[in-house]
Parts: sequence; C-alpha cells; structure tokens
Amino acid sequence: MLLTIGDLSFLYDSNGLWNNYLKANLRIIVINNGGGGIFRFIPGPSDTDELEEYFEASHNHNIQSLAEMYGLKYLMANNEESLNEHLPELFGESDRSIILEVQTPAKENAGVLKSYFKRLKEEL
Ligand SMILES: Cc1ncc(C[n+]2csc(CCOP(=O)(O)OP(=O)(O)O)c2C)c(N)n1
Ligand SMILES: [Mg+2]
Repeated sequence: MLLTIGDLSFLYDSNGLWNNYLKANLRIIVINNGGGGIFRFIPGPSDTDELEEYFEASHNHNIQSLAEMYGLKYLMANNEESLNEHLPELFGESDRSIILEVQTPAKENAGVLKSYFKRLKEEL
C-alpha cells in the first residue's frame, strides 16, 4: 500500500498514524518542499508579499521525529543517488510501515515544475 503526499498535507493529517492497526506493508513517500508549493502556482497568492508566511506556510518541522514517535521506520533522500539507494528497502519486505522523506528545495522545485508544464504545453 503506497501513499505519495506533500509535506503540508502529510503534517496536517499525521494524526492518522496514531493507530493500532497500521499494516506492515504501508509505505509513505513525503515530498517535502518545506511548505505548500501549490501556492506558487495559483494566481493570487503567488503575487502577494504574504506568499511564504501565510499561504505556503513555510516550515522546518522534523518528519523523522514524527515517524519515530509513531514507531515507523524512516528513510530520507535529498538527491537521485540517495533515492536510488533507499528504493529497494522501501519496496522490500518489512515488519513495520516505512516513511521515505524526499527533500526538495521549494523555489527550485516550483521552477522545475513550471518548465515541465510549459514543455507539456509545447509538445501537445
Ligand atoms: C485532506 C486535505 N487537507 C488539507 C487540504 C488543504 N490544502 C490545500 S492545498 C494544501 C497545501 C499542499 O501542500 P503540500 O501537501 O506540501 O503539497 P505541495 O503543494 O507542496 O506539493 C493544503 C493543506 C486539502 N485540500 N485536503
Ligand atoms: Mg509541499
């Protein structure tokens, strides 16, 4: 069972891990860009001075501590090499759920996604 989710969505709803019936085959990939990156795309929030503070809700919360609190195994990747290193363990057998945090830089992340959308538009 695989859940891929953004950091804010994961942190907001993390109480769901307070649960005695989590299955050992649950895998959670948290894409952590340090806040709600979607607000860098939506017209309105992205044009205001309040973007980072009130819309993106930029944060530095520790996902490893949260994983440990709930007794889940924790893995972290912040580049392609560490990602490839962890994937076999993430998708291998385990006696408990595993969280893989993928750290991406917020501003660069938005730039890469925007150029991806632009390219898609050009190709279609
Ligand atoms: C279940 C649920 N909780 C909260 C929201 C409100 N919400 C809309 S966008 C957003 C921020 C998303 O940020 P993140 O999950 O970090 O994804 P990103 O945009 O950075 O990829 C939130 C919390 C929602 N839509 N659904
Ligand atoms: Mg995010």
